[in-house]
Amino acid sequence: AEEASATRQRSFPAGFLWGSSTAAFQIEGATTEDGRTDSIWDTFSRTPGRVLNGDTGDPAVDHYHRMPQDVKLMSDLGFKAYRFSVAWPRVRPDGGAVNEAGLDFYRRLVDELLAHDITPWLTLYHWDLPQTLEDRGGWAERSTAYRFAEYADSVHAALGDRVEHWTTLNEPYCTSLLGYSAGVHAPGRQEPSAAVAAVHHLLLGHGLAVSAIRDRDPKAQLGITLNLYPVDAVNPADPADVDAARRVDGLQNRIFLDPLLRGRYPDDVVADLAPFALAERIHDGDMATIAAPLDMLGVNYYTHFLVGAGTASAETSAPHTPAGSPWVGAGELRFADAGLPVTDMGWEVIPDGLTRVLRRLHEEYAVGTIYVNENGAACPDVINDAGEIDDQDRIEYLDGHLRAALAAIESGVDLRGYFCWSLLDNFEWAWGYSKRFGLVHVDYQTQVRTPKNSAKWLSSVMRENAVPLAGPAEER
Ligand code: GBH
Repeated sequence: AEEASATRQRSFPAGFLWGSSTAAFQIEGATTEDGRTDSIWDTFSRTPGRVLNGDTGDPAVDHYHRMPQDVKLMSDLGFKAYRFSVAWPRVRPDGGAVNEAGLDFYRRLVDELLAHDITPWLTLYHWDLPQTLEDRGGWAERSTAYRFAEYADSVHAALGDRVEHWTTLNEPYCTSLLGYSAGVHAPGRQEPSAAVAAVHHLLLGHGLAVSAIRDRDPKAQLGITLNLYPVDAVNPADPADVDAARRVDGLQNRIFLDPLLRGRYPDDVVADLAPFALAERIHDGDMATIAAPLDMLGVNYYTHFLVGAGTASAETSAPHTPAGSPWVGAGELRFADAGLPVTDMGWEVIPDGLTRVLRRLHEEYAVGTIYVNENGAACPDVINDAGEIDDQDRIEYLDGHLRAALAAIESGVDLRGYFCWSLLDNFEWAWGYSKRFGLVHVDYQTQVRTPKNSAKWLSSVMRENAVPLAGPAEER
């Protein structure tokens, strides 16, 4: 492996885009300011037992008030792009009329980014549905897709002159299957049929939003972000295991990829979901709306799944919540470990899986432009003798995944950029503030930001546009 890494290409293509990622609810705080109303994550996190330690989105990392300093930090670290999300309940608090005061925050953010030569990379929906819309049925209702397109249109009306790159949804898998079936994400419902309806309505909302923005602005670069996993059978020689892997791949990857890129749901998934009425949700014209051509695909990659037939278990279980299963209609599943090192989330570290996911998009789906929109690791703080936060495990994680990205590029994948999750430690959903994904440490008592050693390491990678000659393990 050492020889291979020393001889392999270590430079990224010229113009490769380097960024960091965040999401509104995870960093902003200020949940009642300037006309914002509750999102489903405000409600969920205030419900006892849903989020570890009762943590909520207040004050998060107070980014709403510290935005200029945070942009300066990005600039000092050498980031060329910033992937953030807009909070729907700031912009259309009731799903209805536009709230200019809420939009103003994003106008200021975009101005600040452009003033620092940082490309804004805007996500419209990173899970914070206005509670008022959930009260009317949420994503299980078809009308929510139309409300989303209206919201997208109003954000584009305000920012379209300065923002070129638009992502509709972040990880519709999480919204639908974790939110409405497993119940470990907001709104915390455990209703498999509602989750399946949510899958279709999210995809429809995506397609309607794409069409609304295209109408306004033919130059907009449009995409969606999916969390994709390689899924393997525990025993590839056992047909029952192979079929279990097929079902998980169907719900995690293909139920989104196929409609978006081929204009239809996979037949096997439709069959598995017959008891949950997937086919019945589809109206005439929906699939063409969903499959509107995209300019880029965003990939979030963290780990893999190894699945066999057997006793049901979720891929991870949220703290405290009696979790349902996200795997609607998939029967009995057993998630296994490959015996690899794990991050603080318990997720196995398998950089080669990123190469596999990217190659699959290229080969099976003929996807053109791809960006890694999230990749990163939760690590506990380790303070070294010099008093630095010496997160060597995160450095190794990033190094391995960047080499995996290079391998995909060398094999012909049109990967144009990499956004690290995350710029700052933040609210890690059901895990609250207990898991730290930041390149930059946040002291939650004082809100002081301190770049970890991984941030310094990534700065130098970005400056060189190349990974180091030797990986971190060899250097030590
Ligand atoms: C991404 O999701 C998200 O886009 C980002 O917001 C998040 O902070 C980041 O990953 C790190 O998790 O333990 O039962 O509550 C990646 C997909 C989302 C799948 C969280 C696992 C945990 C389920 N993951 N989910 S549970």
